[in-house]
Amino acid sequence: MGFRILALILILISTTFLYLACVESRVRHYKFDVVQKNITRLCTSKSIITVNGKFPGPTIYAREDDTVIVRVVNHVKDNVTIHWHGVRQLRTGWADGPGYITQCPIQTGQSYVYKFTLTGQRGTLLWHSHINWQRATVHGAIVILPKRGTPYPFPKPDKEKIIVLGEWWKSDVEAVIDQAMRLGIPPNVSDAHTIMGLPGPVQNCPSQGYSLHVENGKTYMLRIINAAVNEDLFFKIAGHQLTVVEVDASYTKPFQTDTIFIAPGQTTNAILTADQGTGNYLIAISPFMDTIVATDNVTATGTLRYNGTLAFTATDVTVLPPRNATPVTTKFMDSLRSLDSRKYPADVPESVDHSLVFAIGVGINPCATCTNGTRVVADINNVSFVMPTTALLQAHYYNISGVYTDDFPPRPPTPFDYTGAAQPANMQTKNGTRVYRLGYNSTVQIVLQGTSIIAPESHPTHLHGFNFYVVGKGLGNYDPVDDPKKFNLVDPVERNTISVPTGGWTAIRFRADNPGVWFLHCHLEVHTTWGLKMAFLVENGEGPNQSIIDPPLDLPKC
Ligand SMILES: *[C@@H]1O[C@H](CO)[C@@H](O)[C@H](O)[C@H]1NC(C)=O
Ligand SMILES: *[C@@H]1O[C@H](CO)[C@@H](O)[C@H](O)[C@H]1NC(C)=O
Ligand SMILES: *[C@@H]1O[C@H](CO)[C@@H](O)[C@H](O)[C@H]1NC(C)=O
Ligand SMILES: *[C@@H]1O[C@H](CO)[C@@H](O)[C@H](O)[C@H]1NC(C)=O
Ligand SMILES: *[C@@H]1O[C@H](CO)[C@@H](O)[C@H](O)[C@H]1NC(C)=O
Ligand SMILES: *[C@@H]1O[C@H](CO)[C@@H](O)[C@H](O)[C@H]1NC(C)=O
Ligand SMILES: *[C@@H]1O[C@H](CO)[C@@H](O)[C@H](O)[C@H]1NC(C)=O
Ligand SMILES: *[C@@H]1O[C@H](CO)[C@@H](O)[C@H](O)[C@H]1NC(C)=O
Ligand SMILES: *[C@@H]1O[C@H](CO)[C@@H](O)[C@H](O)[C@H]1NC(C)=O
Ligand SMILES: *[C@@H]1O[C@H](CO)[C@@H](O)[C@H](O)[C@H]1NC(C)=O
Ligand SMILES: *[C@@H]1O[C@H](CO)[C@@H](O)[C@H](O)[C@H]1NC(C)=O
Ligand SMILES: [Cu+2]
Repeated sequence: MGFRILALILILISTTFLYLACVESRVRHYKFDVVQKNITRLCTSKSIITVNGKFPGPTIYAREDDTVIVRVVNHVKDNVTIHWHGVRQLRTGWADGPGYITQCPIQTGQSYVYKFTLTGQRGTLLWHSHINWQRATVHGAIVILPKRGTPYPFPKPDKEKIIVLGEWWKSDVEAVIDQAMRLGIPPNVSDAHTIMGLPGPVQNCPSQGYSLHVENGKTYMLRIINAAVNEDLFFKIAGHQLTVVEVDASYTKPFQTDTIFIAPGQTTNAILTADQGTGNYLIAISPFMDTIVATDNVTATGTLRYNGTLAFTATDVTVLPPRNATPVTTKFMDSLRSLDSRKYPADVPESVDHSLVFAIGVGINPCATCTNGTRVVADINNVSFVMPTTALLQAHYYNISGVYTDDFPPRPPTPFDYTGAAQPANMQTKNGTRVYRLGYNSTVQIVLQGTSIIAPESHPTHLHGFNFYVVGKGLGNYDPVDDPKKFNLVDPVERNTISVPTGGWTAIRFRADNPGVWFLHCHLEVHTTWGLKMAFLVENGEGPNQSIIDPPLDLPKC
């Protein structure tokens, strides 16, 4: 009798534990060893910085509301930081990762434990180094599954595949940007694009490309990530349609397309139905650029291979849109809408406390030691952001003065015809380490207005700490009277990185409900380096739940 009761109690306890294990959020531990690794691409061996010797790096798997703990150990000569791109980091800015914005770098031989919770987030994101150009090789996927027992808001795919896109230089990437900065000219474009780290066969180097094995009749959710350094990309699979269901870890209304347009820092989940029976089909990526700026034009290729098909490599790259296919990008961006279901509503701020206009683009400053006596720079509202030597978040938290000023201009100081054909007589910018201060829970609208200085260009703008709603966009100069009438405040797409149309503008809205210091920058690394960046300082609200947590004890020092 006693034995039976004991057994019953044991069963009860163990089922309770099982139940809790299934329902409760979990803690996921990872170890990132940052190490040099020799790898061969384009038929040449090169030593690159990697996480755990992998390129692309390891995938972080978790579920919505899980806590992720990543211990990063720096075994290389360079300074390291890791950014969890698109993770909200509610009150945990110390774990966001941009060097000298939220933390000092992890120096050689040091380690730092990133700890954050994936509150209310599910989908595909990416992690990447956030110092210098290190993210060229230090990046990987973050897969956040829905809470256990919560289905996707679309038919469950049979399988899921991660597809990380990147760029490869034969030279050391830091040497590429250092040379450009020394000479004041644009950096060399990359030598190849990569799909899961592989360029596929290119001229004079018949190397193997990425292979996606499928079975006829099955469905696959592709978690596509653009981890490239400087290039917007087209992604295409010959002979197949894709159904987009999510971008930047936010569900969208599903739509079909034969081409994905994806900017650096963006992610897209798309369903592929393997409905062609048999054969090999080309998977290809190529750059988008609808202005005079140089790009790496080498198409990376892989193969979609139905099982039971003899292996051969598909090579017909004619299926890709041309480099300047603006209409393809416009159609893709116009098709994106928030799912806006009862479970996943679009919570668009209806009123705006801070109405900001950010003119974003490049400029030219004098530079006696540069090739041309000038240096190409980039700016927001005429401020080229200069990196501090103390992290902004530390300066804010510890009240250290002299690191930044909080007078970032809310609109261009001198309005001009931003997208006009005529170049302004004075293309110079000023230096500054300025932040824009926001009260806790205030609402913000930013009109990102591209400029045509030197050449108009599409800037994929990324905001840390928040998702935003893309309420409007247009070509030419933003009209503050007429354009807001056309805003979509019902089901605009929600994301963390948005491509501003070349020679146009995009309006975004968000609620500043996350205290801390949050970076906003162009995700073309060349433009970030040149100064197209700034930060928001969001004040604490009332009480501990609306305040930034205390810094972890192992926070790196400068
Ligand atoms: C990489 O290769 C170089 C020479 O090509 C060699 O000196 C070095 O030890 C290798 N490094 C690693 C980490 O294998
Ligand atoms: C950049 O390209 C130029 C011209 O091809 C070449 O001379 C130079 O060495 C390259 N720079 C780097 C850092 O690879
Ligand atoms: C890439 O293609 C564009 C347009 O076709 C061309 O202007 C540019 O020179 C090419 N870039 C390189 C590096 O070949
Ligand atoms: C395709 O894959 C399935 C599952 O792995 C296997 O059962 C089947 O035999 C394969 N078909 C061919 C033709 O290889
Ligand atoms: C040199 O500067 C002039 C004037 O600013 C500009 O027109 C030209 O394109 C520059 N050349 C290079 C190679 O940057
Ligand atoms: C602006 O800052 C850069 C460093 O980011 C520096 O090289 C340059 O000399 C500064 N220019 C002025 C005018 O202070
Ligand atoms: C910074 O200043 C604020 C307001 O003056 C104060 O509440 C806070 O305690 C100070 N923080 C530190 C770490 O000194
Ligand atoms: C930007 O700042 C520079 C340096 O102060 C100034 O010469 C220039 O007129 C400003 N341009 C604009 C558009 O505000
Ligand atoms: C933020 O403001 C909104 C709208 O006024 C309100 O509904 C919400 O409760 C506020 N959130 C916090 C945490 O204060
Ligand atoms: C703060 O948040 C925690 C967890 O969500 C909650 O249990 C607690 O009641 C909140 N405290 C206050 C003062 O709102
Ligand atoms: C690494 O970071 C520290 C702290 O900011 C800095 O003093 C040092 O110069 C950096 N090292 C390199 C190689 O950039
Ligand atoms: Cu840019």
